[in-house]
Amino acid sequence: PLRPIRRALLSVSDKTGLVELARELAARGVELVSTGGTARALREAGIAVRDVSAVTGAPEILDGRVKTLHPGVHGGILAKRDEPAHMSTLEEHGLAPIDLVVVNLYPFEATLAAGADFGTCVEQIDVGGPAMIRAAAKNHDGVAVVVDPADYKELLAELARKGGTEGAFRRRLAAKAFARTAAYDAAIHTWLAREIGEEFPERIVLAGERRQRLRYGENPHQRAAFYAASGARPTGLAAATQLQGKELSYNNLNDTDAALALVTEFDEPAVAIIKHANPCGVAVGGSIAEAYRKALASDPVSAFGGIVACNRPLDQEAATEIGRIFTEVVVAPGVDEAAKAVFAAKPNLRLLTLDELPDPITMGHDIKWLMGGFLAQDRDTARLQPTQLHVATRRAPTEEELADLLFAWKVVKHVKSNAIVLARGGATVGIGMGQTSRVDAVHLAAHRAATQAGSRPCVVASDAFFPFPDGLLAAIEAGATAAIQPGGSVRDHEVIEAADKAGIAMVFTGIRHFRH
Ligand code: 93A
Repeated sequence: PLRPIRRALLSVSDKTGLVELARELAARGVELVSTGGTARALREAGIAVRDVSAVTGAPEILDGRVKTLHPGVHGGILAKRDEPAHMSTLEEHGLAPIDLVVVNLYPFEATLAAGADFGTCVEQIDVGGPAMIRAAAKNHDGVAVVVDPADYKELLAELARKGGTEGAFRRRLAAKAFARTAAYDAAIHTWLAREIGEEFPERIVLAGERRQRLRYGENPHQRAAFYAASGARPTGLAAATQLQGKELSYNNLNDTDAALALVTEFDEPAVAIIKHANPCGVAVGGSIAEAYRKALASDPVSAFGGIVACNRPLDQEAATEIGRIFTEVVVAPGVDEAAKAVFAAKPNLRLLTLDELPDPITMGHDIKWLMGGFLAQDRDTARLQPTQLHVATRRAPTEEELADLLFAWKVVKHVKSNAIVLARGGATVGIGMGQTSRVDAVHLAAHRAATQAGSRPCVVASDAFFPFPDGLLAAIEAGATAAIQPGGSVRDHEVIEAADKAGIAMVFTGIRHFRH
């Protein structure tokens, strides 16, 4: 039913839009009731407001820990409007119904993200706010609840149009309200679980805020949306700004994320070109433009319509190089004015900038949904220290080979298994990905390398050990003079023997980089 608003309780930490909302409500004859800081803000703006303590007859106590936790508030919110017994109970106790609850919570998440100490975080756990939100949301048949300043406008529009709130509108607000209290508690839980050293707690609650409705998912018949992780400081794509181009699609976001993760591996200027979440060309260079040229040469056919990530701001030269072929998305930590002007001539290209590259180390769990559940694991943030390398062959890699081996190892970590990377001069020359056999992955990489002049000699990286010599032999055939792989196969000796026989150098990392 349409319900008029006669009395509203406003209690907000984020005072954005508060005065405007209150003024409109007051103009509609709504009686305003508020907690300390909110009431002060309203009075300063010249808006008449009653203190909650005047309504409850109880003062705010315990430094504000108890301000609204009182039957005078909760009775007014929870009474069923169409239940005469409830309404007469209110009257009996001298209580008045509250028709609108506008609450946003103590900024627990922001306090945590700002690096506050334990005690400060504890104080920012709101108790009275969620209680009112949940009470109002439960009794949405009679009460409207607003938890987000972004919704004030819609509330006022509803009032202007209808003179009250409609049931469907209140139900929508209630659903949002429970999402807010659930996310709030999830953030508290995640923090506390981590504080007590439980990285994989008995229960895990995921919370996210919709950033974008997507036109569709991986395929046009799948519906989809992009969510930013709640609670954490926005990072990665959740912190990206789109400067131009069409709306990002599901696949764009997924590929761009993979591209960004890859370029964070490198200290020197690096470019990754991604297709279907796999790199088809990666390179480092003296500049982004140079790295891009090298990356593109790795597989110019696949790169068409690809996603390009860079780990340095884009300048005019880089933008010009990237603009030579059709590219879906370009992402970089900054774009200068000259580069923007170059891209402006390509209105379909989606250009994204970040204030800073994401730091995968800080990014918490990697989660994968199964039918009926999900897997949670640490992200693969393992970084190889050159001192960890074990030379397994008679010949050790030359300096040049070693540089390429370390480069290829960083890339192979971001290629779907079974993964093989052939590299030369700080650039991939052939990538084999997603094969069910490691030898096939080598053949695929070798096939790609064979299409370019100057791909030999090269080095090979394998994301997991070679179970037999055949994969390594195929790589040697493709021009590999050095190999990097985890080692650890029961047949390592056979693989080492094959390497020695061919005179190549092979190093073991002791780290595996499966990625599925
Ligand atoms: O400390 S509380 O958990 N206890 C309460 O009774 C209570 N009532 C409202 N926090 C409480 N609030 C919160 O105070 C609201 O959720 C809101 O975030 C904040 C508004 O306080 P003020 O009006 O003093 O700025």
